[in-house]
Amino acid sequence: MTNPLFDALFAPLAGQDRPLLILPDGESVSAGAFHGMIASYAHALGAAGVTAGKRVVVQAAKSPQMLAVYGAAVAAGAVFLPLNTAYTAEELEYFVEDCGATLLLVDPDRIAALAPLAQKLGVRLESLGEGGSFDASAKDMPDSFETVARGEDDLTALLYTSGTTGRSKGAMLTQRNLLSNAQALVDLWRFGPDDVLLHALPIFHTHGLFVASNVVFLSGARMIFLPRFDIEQVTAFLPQATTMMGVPTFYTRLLDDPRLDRGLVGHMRLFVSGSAPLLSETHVAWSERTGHAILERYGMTETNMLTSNPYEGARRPGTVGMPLPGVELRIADPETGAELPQGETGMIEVRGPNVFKGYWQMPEKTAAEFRADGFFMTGDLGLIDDQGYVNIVGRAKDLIISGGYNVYPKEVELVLDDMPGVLESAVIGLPHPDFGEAVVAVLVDNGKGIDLAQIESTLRDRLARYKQPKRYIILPELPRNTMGKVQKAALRQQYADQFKEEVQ
Ligand code: MCA
Ligand code: AMP
Repeated sequence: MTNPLFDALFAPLAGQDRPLLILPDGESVSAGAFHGMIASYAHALGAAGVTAGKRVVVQAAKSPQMLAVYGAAVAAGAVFLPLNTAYTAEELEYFVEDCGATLLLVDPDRIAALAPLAQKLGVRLESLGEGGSFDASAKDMPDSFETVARGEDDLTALLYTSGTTGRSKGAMLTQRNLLSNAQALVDLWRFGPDDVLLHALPIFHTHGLFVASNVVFLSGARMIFLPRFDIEQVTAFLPQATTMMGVPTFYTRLLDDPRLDRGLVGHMRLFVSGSAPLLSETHVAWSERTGHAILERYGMTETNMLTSNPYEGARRPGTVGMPLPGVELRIADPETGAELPQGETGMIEVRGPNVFKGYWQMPEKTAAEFRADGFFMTGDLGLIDDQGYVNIVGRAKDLIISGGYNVYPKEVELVLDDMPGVLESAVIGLPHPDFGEAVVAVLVDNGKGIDLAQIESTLRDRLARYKQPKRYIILPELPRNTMGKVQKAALRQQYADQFKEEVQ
């Protein structure tokens, strides 16, 4: 049966003895074995009631098993929904309920805690990984599977992204979205069977799952598959790798390590950075230390990758390069949508086979973010310079990017505003040497006294760790403009230096 994404990414792995995933303990998983894992998990999905179009939510540690479940979902025509392992049970509940999941896969040690939630929502709960019930079910299954027929327009994944208002929205990604983007990147970044990608990103987001992994599958390359970014493991494995993809924090952490030198990266041909702005000074320092110009690219969950600096030609610090082949990009007046002349700053808008189908069960929100001619409004502000490179100069959306993770201030403010003693709050991002930006909360006391220890303890249960403020500032009132709008820019300006000194 035809299933274009499966046929391109996973079918060619069948029967190949070559290593596909090199694990930190020296073991590896061959391409053929991985293909077999996908097949047996695809059968196990069927046994768990997951038929075409049903949603499988996975919140589990990064492992070959988790990656194989992604392949299995594609094979079975199901919709894969990976979640950040940092999400609390409260956050998880929202996603499972909103998408109407059939199956929830979690780490074995979380089964007991999540059983009541699964029962309440009527979702089947299984454990994935060493000793997991889902693995046990897959073990008895055949290692070949007849893929379920899918078209390019069929839904493959739902990735939730927060918004400036309200709850998270599920971005519906189709086979075409993922395949067209992987093909463009393999070509542009010259991936091939000789490549060894150092993979230290999480696999619950676009960057680690679709950009890094799909490119490896499609090109016949292999990857060194690390559970997370651990500086010891990364420096140990760099000499065996040819490429690495990372968020800017990977590069600043490596630059802080005295072991980083030309020798360590002697085997590398390409370093890619994305998900957050790479400071020009990081780009320059990296070039001086290693002789490599980091290739910065830009993308979004809703659109996959949009632009890239060139493989050959100048990789310009502080820019995200040119639109990928097949991607139309324009700079438009944020109010009217009229295209602006080259050099002027406006909303970055995009159209192409990479752009998602819409938000899950939110037609109004989808309609609000597309222009009538099909261009998607990214919420990023930018310009195209005289050399044709896209420069991102700001964001029209109130968003903080911390170590490559997005934090929407509104979500944190809603929790803070509910706390006893808090009249109101403003959550801002301040420059941070490790995470790029850090979440900082400004609170106003309602006269009953603010208990920070209690706030911190409540937030631990309600919000993922990376969304929790790294600092609290208490003020008698928030600065507002004449329209009554909180002036976050003024707060950022006022506290940036003080915070910088504190975190140095
Ligand atoms: C961990 N912590 C964080 C973050 N990560 N706090 C803020 N921001 C973060 N990103 C918390 C930990 O819970 C811990 O809390 C403390 O900070 C220190 O943790 P540490 O051990 O230093 O963290 P780590 O485990 O080394 O993780 C840092 C990391 C990681 C390697 C930068 O966050 C990471 O892998 N980020 C990549 C994110 C990513 O893949 N983004 C792609 C999104 P405490 O000790 O206080 O308990 S896809 C996307 O954006 C688009 C499509 C695109 O263009 O790619
Ligand atoms: P996400 O919602 O996690 O997909 O995050 C997408 C957002 O990350 C984009 O809208 C940008 O604001 C930001 N982003 C991604 N790559 C870059 C980059 N290279 N430079 C600046 N911002 C980036």
